[in-house]
Amino acid sequence: MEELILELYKVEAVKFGEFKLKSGITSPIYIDLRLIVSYPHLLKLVADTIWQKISSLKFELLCGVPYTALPIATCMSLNHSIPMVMRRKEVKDYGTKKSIEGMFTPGQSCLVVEDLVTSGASVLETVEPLKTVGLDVTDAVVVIDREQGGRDNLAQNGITLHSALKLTEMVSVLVKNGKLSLEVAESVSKFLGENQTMVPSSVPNVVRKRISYGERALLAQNPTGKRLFELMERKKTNLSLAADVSTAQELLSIAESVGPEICVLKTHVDILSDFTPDFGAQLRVIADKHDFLIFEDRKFADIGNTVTMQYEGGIFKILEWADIVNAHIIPGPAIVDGLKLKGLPHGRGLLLLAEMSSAGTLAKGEYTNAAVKIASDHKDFVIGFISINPASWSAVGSGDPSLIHMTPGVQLSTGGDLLGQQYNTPDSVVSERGSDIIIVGRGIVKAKDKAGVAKQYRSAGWNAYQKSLGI
Ligand code: 5BU
Repeated sequence: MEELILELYKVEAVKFGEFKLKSGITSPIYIDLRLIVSYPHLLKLVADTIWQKISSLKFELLCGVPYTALPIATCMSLNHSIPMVMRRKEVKDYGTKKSIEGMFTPGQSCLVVEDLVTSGASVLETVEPLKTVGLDVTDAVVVIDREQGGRDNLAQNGITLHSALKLTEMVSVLVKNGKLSLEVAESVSKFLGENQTMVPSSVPNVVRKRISYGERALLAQNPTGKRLFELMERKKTNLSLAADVSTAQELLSIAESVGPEICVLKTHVDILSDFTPDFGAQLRVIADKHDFLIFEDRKFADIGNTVTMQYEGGIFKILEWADIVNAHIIPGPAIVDGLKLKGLPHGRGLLLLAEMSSAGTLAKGEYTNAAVKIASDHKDFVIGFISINPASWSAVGSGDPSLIHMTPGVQLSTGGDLLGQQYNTPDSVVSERGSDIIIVGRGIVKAKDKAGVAKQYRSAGWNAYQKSLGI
């Protein structure tokens, strides 16, 4: 390590003096590792030193942060026969439009390699597109950690930072070897103390790029989640109808007329006054005819054992006819295990209530983060979330493209009802708030021409989706 520090100093990859940074701040130290490509022995030494720091980790791919770390990652790849992927800095708007080049399969683990970390923002800019294509990224390795907050910022975003060298270590080795005065060393340490960076945890959302429903179908692990993405892509609709009417007869008639416009029909089976045991089978026929899924908005909220009975039994026998159900996470993850026990053998999917549309909802902050964690631990059964503003979520993994977001509280103009419902527009829900599916109830159900109004919602939702893809 001492050898590496002295070599970097010798080639002036690390310099001391007064340097004006992009931000306008004057720094007593300047590091530029771009020039190590001119010294093959040094490049090799750098690659070997950082390898020692991560040799015990398990990963299948390497990805260097462009550009300085690309040759370093290449050396590691050649020395240890580990395939690389490459992140494009500029995504081409012609040809393949890929942001990640190279061969990989979703679920593979990938180590990020970087030359220098200050705030961690540039590492996150590479982590996000890797995650977007389904790679598992939990660790990054860097030649020099400037110790200005990058390690904590990355940890907050679920990335463990490994470093070959820390800036303060470098300074003390240089002092010991008579290359640097104590005075300069002190000014560096003062500078570091006064210039800690903070990366807001929303950074991944800012750099997150939407990918199409069709591509996300390939990432979804649950068969119903996969079918839903495929259906949306095929039918070109992200509209869900909340068919909140008081009789089964009326519901079936609306399903018949609005069915061609929607991807999901949402029910509250316990509000139907004329429910009969063949209701589910009748609705299924219409769902198959018009190509939509059925979502019973049951909002399970009990212990694992009880929800298995509520899901399968009683008069409603929801398990028999609903492709999707949802659950509160208030009882903890065992509610998911209970529902999964019954639902998964039928290929069913579950949505977790991460947020609600009603005024004063308690489902926010840490509660929402807990929903993200439970979902990512159960991706074989959980297909996504009921959410209101997923683009603002701070939890690690909140931008997981294999999970879907469905948002209630949607009308063509904002406002609310007298009982706490709050409405956002389709455009705001999909293109600004980062959701995938708009759930519309009274906006359609109370209209005279239900199919005609549903068409309007459908095109508003789809246009917002295309806008968010940059089309
Ligand atoms: P509306 O008529 O568009 O307000 O109906 C909204 C539907 O979505 C209705 O069935 C609610 O039960 C459902 N809903 C909701 O409004 N807000 C929520 O947070 C959740 C469900 Br979860």
